[in-house]
Amino acid sequence: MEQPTPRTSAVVPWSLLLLCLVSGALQARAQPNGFISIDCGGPTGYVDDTTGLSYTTDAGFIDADAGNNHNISVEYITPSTPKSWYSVRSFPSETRNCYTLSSLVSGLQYLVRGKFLYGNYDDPNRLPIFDLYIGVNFWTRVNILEAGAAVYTEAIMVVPNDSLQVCLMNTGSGTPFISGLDLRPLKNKLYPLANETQALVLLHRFNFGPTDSHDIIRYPLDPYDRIWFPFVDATDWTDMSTDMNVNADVDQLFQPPEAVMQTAITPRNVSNNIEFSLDLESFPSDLRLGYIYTLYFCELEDLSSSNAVREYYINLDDVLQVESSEEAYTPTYLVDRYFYSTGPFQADQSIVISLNATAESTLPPIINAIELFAVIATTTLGTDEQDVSAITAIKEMYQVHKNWMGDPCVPKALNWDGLTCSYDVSKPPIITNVNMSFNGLRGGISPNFANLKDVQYLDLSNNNLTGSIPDTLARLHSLILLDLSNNNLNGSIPFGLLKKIEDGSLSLRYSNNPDLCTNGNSCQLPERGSKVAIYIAVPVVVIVVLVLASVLCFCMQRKRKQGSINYSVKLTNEGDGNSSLRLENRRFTYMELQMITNNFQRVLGQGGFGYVFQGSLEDGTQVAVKLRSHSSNQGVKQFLAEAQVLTRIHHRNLVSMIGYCKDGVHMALVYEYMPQGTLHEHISGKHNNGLGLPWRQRLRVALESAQGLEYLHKGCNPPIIHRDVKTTNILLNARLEAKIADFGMSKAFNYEDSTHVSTNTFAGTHGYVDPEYQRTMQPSTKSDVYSFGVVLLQLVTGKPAILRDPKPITIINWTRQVLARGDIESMVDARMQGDHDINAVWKTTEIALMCTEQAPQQRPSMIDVVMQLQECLDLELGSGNGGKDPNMGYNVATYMSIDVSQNNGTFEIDHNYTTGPPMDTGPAAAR
Ligand SMILES: *[C@@H]1O[C@H](CO)[C@@H](O)[C@H](O)[C@H]1NC(C)=O
Ligand SMILES: *[C@@H]1O[C@H](CO)[C@@H](O)[C@H](O)[C@H]1NC(C)=O
Ligand SMILES: *[C@@H]1O[C@H](CO)[C@@H](O)[C@H](O)[C@H]1NC(C)=O
Ligand SMILES: *[C@@H]1O[C@H](CO)[C@@H](O)[C@H](O)[C@H]1NC(C)=O
Ligand SMILES: *[C@@H]1O[C@H](CO)[C@@H](O)[C@H](O)[C@H]1NC(C)=O
Ligand SMILES: CC(=O)N[C@H]1CO[C@H](CO)[C@@H](O)[C@@H]1O
Repeated sequence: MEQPTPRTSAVVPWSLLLLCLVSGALQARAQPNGFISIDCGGPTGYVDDTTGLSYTTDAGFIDADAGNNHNISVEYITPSTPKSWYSVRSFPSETRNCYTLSSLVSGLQYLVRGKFLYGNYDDPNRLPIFDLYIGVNFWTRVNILEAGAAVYTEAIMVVPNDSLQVCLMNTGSGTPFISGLDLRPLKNKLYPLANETQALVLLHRFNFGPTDSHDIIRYPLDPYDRIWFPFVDATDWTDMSTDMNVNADVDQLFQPPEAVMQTAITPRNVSNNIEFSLDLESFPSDLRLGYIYTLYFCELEDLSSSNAVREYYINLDDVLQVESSEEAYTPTYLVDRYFYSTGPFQADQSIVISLNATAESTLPPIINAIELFAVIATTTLGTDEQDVSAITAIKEMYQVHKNWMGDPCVPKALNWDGLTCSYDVSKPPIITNVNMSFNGLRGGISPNFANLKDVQYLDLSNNNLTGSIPDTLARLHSLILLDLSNNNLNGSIPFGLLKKIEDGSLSLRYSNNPDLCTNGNSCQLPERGSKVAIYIAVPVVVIVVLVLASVLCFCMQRKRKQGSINYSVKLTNEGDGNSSLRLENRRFTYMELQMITNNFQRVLGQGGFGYVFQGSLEDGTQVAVKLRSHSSNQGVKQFLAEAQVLTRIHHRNLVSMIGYCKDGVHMALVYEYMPQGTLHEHISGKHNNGLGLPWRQRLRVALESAQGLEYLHKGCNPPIIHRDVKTTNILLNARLEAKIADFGMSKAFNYEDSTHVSTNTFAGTHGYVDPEYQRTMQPSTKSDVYSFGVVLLQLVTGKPAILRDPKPITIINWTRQVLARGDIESMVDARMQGDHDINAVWKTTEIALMCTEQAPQQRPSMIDVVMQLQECLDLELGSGNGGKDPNMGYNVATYMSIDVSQNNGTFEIDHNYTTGPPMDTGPAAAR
């Protein structure tokens, strides 16, 4: 093998700015599928003479009030300047301004092209530098070096979603502007290195060999409308061309247009090689993953009948690229071939590509075209997609005029005004706070707020919102604060939200909504006299009493006498037939119950009324079905009483009712299922390997059940007396939270009204009954306090209400005897294994003994009991190392006192919310 003779190379200078002046005409033709061609800042759409492509204005792609439209200065317009360069949209305000291209095919490769011709549109002739982003990922920096330069930027990427945003970012170096924006779908995998995690940013794309420097090749010669800029330099290069067809494989990568492959260059001096020095400056290199190239070759001379050989090495920065068996490369006659980097390579300021003829080669190298790309990462995650579509719909509905453009949460520094997001490295950011107060919002509350699934604080106060509050807002599981104050909302507060307020998870502010039905502002129904009024009035009542016939008749009679109904939040809601009620208090048929319970297969418990069965609703919700046995005559009254109570009261420490059944003779109540069973089972050691509950858990159960009772006594007006407080009526859910159950014996404590619940029925369970009540037959809230004292003693001692020691003795007397011996520890349930703070145990016992005082007036109220139990729990938690348990929300008091009296047929609900910390600590609330 001979040594290659030294040869000088022709060096091609590359300019980063790609100047283009287009001439020539093409006929208008049908718009290819999926092309979007936007003329930014222009007044009307039109068909472009050169390409035949239809250009549209940018109106539908960007907020109408984003930026200003300008025409470039006339001195930059020549007869051959395409119309799409005449105008720009500039963005003097807001750091980020974005175009949204929608209706894309997710997962497909696209070419996105931005066009920029400054043309001194704003007169001071100050050339700006700004950044472009694709969605939340950096695309490139636009550096305008000449007022008359037409700058193209282009990226090839796989679009992850059905829409794509292109954002202009002000970097403090002049006002961003844009002349045009093109989007072209590519055949999938046309560029194998553009995928979901990386995109290709075009640095150079040249077609070698055309003789005319205006001879740009693009659509329709290139069906993908890539722009192949002509490289023309007759001093050093010989242009080669052919009219023959160049064969291309339709399934191949890149698919260069035939017209590009029909021309090539070769050094004018046949002993020279080809060398390109590709400049990489003026691009923030730290953002690149590297570079890739594609070289296109096709032999245009028929060498088959001669001895001529064209054979060359392909070098990248002096590193041989062809690693095949032959190392050297010979282009194929009239067949297009390409050569590309299969992975990104690194480079600093320039890339040198050289094509060196081998020693055997009798002809110099040729090249037909080249593309050079920088590879960028597209791995920055945008905001959660569902949140984006919800907040975007909200933005559109209210025509928000803020910086609401681009991604709502990313980058952090540019998140939308009024939004707060939560960021997690591995997951898309989510929107947690929305503050749209004082935004002049008009119209209804957008249903899309209910799709902001992770929102915790939603502040819509001080706007001009009208209409009713959507009950779908109750879907928002994380919602802590909803501020709707100072609007013009009407209707009532949806049931679902009321429930959240009652269970303490939500603070609602709604003051200064003159037409909203609340307690301070009851809504008057139309005056009586018209039948309509009655029709409206009746359902209100009907549902309240659960369509249980006997009560219904009673109410309807009263109702007709009443001219107007003074009703409020809860009643309105239950009566207006809205769907939340149907869900909350559903009416079941007997057949449905059979299905739900799998034909009453699993018995959970039994009472005087009949059995309780386990069931499962269609959506999988577990329920307990309390079916009244036909034989039990007594049961009807209890059923009615319980149903009535349960429809009126809601508290997180009271078992809630999901629905009921009144189907012929069948009556049933359907409750939430409490998988951990009764407190009795836990105390008697049926769970947890016979160990029962640990002390802390017992204290929590005590506090929670006390809160349930407190609510019955103080939250309801008149107070409701449970009359059968005992460990089997305290149920535990999966999180071991306690809820009071079984309101069959309970009674609204109202001396005047004795029409439908007899005061003369004695109720209660041996061992728990207040001796005073037993004597007078007159129950009071203090009777419940007494029974609760017994429960407390059971929690401490783990003993039944009546012990055999060996003679029967009440737990109260037994405790007093043990304490008289001064032996507290021997009284404590041994199954707690000493894991308790003795002070907390002692204090709890003290409370229990006060509760079980003989004289009712010496017993504390449930309010006192709750307060003192809270102190016990603090003591206990304080004795450990943790201080306050963050999971405990007991200092958040939420009351809703409801007037359930039916005097004069007037339903009055008298509620006042007293809410604790969430109200005041919410960040959105702080202004
Ligand atoms: C061609 O290149 C060779 C080597 O660089 C040089 O010696 C020769 O003079 C060149 N020929 C012409 C005609 O320029
Ligand atoms: C730009 O020029 C066109 C036509 O000459 C005109 O219709 C349009 O209003 C101008 N736009 C601006 C922003 O001045
Ligand atoms: C994209 O290509 C790069 C290699 O260039 C690879 O590392 C990456 O995993 C690819 N991403 C996907 C989503 O295939
Ligand atoms: C290719 O040519 C250049 C200069 O023309 C030279 O520096 C380089 O070493 C050559 N490479 C090979 C592999 O011959
Ligand atoms: C709300 O709208 C009404 C009627 O359009 C208007 O009179 C009132 O000033 C508006 N209030 C606010 C706070 O914008
Ligand atoms: C840029 C963008 O919005 N990307 C989103 C596309 O959709 C996926 C989920 O399908 C999101 O995780 C991305 O953030």
